[in-house]
Amino acid sequence: ARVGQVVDLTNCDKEPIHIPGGIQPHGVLLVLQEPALTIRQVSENAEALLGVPARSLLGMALENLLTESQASSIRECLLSERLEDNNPLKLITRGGGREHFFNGIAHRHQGRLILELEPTSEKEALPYFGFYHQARSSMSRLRDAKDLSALCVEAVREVRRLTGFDRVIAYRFDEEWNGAVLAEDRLETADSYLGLWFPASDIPRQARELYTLNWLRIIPTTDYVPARILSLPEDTEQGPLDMSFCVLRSASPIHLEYLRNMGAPASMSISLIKEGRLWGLISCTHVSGPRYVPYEVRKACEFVGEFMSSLLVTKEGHEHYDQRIRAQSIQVRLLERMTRHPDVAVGLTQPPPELLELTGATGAAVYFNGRTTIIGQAPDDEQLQALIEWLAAKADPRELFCTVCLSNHYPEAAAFKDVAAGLIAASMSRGRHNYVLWFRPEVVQTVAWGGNPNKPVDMDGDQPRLHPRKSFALWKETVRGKSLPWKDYEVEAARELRRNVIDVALQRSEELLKLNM
Ligand code: BLA
Repeated sequence: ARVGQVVDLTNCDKEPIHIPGGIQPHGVLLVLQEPALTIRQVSENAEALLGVPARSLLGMALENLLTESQASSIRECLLSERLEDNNPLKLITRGGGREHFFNGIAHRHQGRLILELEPTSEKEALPYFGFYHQARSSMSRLRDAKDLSALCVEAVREVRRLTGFDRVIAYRFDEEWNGAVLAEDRLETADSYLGLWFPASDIPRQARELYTLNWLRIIPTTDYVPARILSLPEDTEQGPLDMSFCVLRSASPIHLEYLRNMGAPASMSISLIKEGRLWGLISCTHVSGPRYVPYEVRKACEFVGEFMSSLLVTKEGHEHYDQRIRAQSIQVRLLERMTRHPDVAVGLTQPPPELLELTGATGAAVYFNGRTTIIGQAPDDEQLQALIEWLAAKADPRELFCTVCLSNHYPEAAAFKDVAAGLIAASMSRGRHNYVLWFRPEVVQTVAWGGNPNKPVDMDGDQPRLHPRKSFALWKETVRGKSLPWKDYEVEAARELRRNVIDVALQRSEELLKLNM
């Protein structure tokens, strides 16, 4: 299928994905009117799965489809206040001269009762106790994970074990909704995405909003023709059916194109939500063909997602524990060297790597008493001199000056963004301009991009086709001139170093004073 006329790469966050007008055809969707349970709307693929033409179902009571033994119990479930507690309804329908077995998944939304039918065979259902034991063991493994990365590793293993998807990743959004792959469990022959970054545009705003409302979505095959929804005339007037909570909702054609181009004929994802905000996704892709996951197994996956979500606050608290401990030991060594060495700048920079490691910088400059010592990647002497003069004039010497986009404050910095788009500047004294500066390059230089950078944009005739490479071009625009963010503990380490340098200098001047008395 060709990408739609209206939606393109620049406006895809406008696509109304909650009202696609059709479903994925591996199931049937019915909209029922209470209390008679009259069929008001039905997906056009009904005949293939129910053996009854869709048109003839409109206006009919659901009961007429069911076996007699079932009709009243199903009726009771569907009319109950908390109908979702009864999902999945084990439905047997009659049509075309035989019986059909379904999982019925019912919910109410905007005053409509929606019943979705997914074909089953009895063997698919996990026995209740099987599910219970599995859930217990998943829970304890997730709960015992020592930190965030261990939690992610356990979660992707668990979801892969449950579903058999070829590749399962844990994906976390940053402040600007770019995403990084933190953990992965995959078939050896599937491409690895571990450690890669993907731009915010890959999962646009309205999709993220929808994924904050429901836990799971599945595309068993990207190769399908959506089944449109047929309605009785009055229902047509009410506007398109809102499918925000439908499991069969047809996926965005632009996303289907994306999946096809990344070589993934099936996909499923589970929301990870921390304090009401979409924190990330467990994203599953299948490379070896279509993949359907039965209702009960999806529920178990939702459970993993919900339980993991509830653990994020505590596990994330431990996340930088090791780095913090390491920063402290570097701090101690730097302090010791400064105290021993008559020249503070030498103490800080020899040997060089520790000052960089302290804040995770790629370059630093130590400017003391008119002399500059440079380590790693830094602007040239002239650029540094001008930057220091600008800092001395503009920045409050009692505070750190900290930015991921120096050129926003100091336009001349655009010239050296490939070494110093991000800056932490710590003034080491009030009167004279003594500084320690830490640098980070523009993010485009440092981030490992998902997708093969050497593979050109795919062309379909003269039409460029949606491909991870293509969205990279969009993404580059949004991060131009910016470095990766400075983490709290990195900024704190710079602040502590500043205190230590000032203390050492103070001690020295006191000692000098004593000598002169
Ligand atoms: C949805 N994009 C998604 C989803 C994922 C991704 C996981 C959720 C739907 C699903 O479960 O399949 C992205 N999938 C990824 C990424 C990896 C992966 C990053 O496996 C990495 C390993 N997508 C684009 C561009 C647009 C776009 C440029 O790349 C728009 C111009 C749109 N993505 C898009 C839309 C959806 C989406 C509209 C919502 C699909 C839906 O729920 O209908």
